[in-house]
Amino acid sequence: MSHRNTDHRNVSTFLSLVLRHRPEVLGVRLDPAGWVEIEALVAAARARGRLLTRELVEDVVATSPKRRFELSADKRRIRATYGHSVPVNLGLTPAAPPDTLFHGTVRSRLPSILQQGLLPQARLYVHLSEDVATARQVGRRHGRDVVVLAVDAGRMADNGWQFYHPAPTIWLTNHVPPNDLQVVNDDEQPDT
Ligand code: HQG
Repeated sequence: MSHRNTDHRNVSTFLSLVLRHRPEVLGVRLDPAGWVEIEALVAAARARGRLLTRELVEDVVATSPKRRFELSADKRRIRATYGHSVPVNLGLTPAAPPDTLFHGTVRSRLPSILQQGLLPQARLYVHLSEDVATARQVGRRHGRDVVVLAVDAGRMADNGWQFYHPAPTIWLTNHVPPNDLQVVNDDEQPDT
């Protein structure tokens, strides 16, 4: 991997930490909708010895494959598009989901999930994917024994549950009841 890609990945990971979970590591404050001034972010990072520039931040926003971040219309502010654990109100507009969405997790969590449904855990929302392959990748972040669940999003929507679509591959909802979940790959071998 080139230096440029490594730099971008490090900056992206760092921005995710600050903008989703721990703005206090930079001593910055997110506004109620999750925004922070890029200038303040860059200055705070540099004051702590991190060689961040506005150009690098803008480049990471523009090239993020999952569109993890967005800029305000005037390009002065940045926020994470999803994934937050800090309480922000993103002001998302509900969107009609596809009939089926997917969620990748690890087998050890299955008994609890099948009993309680999918819960947001530390984040503000449950995160869902549009296809099995993406869900498997998400599950792999938690371990090797990945299980993919199909979510009957169409039925949930019919029952009044709201969905949000803040980034191209990401769907959010507050909770998925056990009855709207089905294991799709329980008989497959785990990835090696
Ligand atoms: C599990 C990445 C037990 C859930 C991805 C998951 C995603 C339960 C874990 C985004 C449960 C939470 C978020 C229950 C849910 N009992 N376990 N009742 N309900 N869980 O990391 O969805 O690359 O907070 O299955 O693409 O894995 O960072 O959520 O395993 O969109 O941009 O609790 O992060 O995006 O884990 O991932 P996480 P997630 P980025």
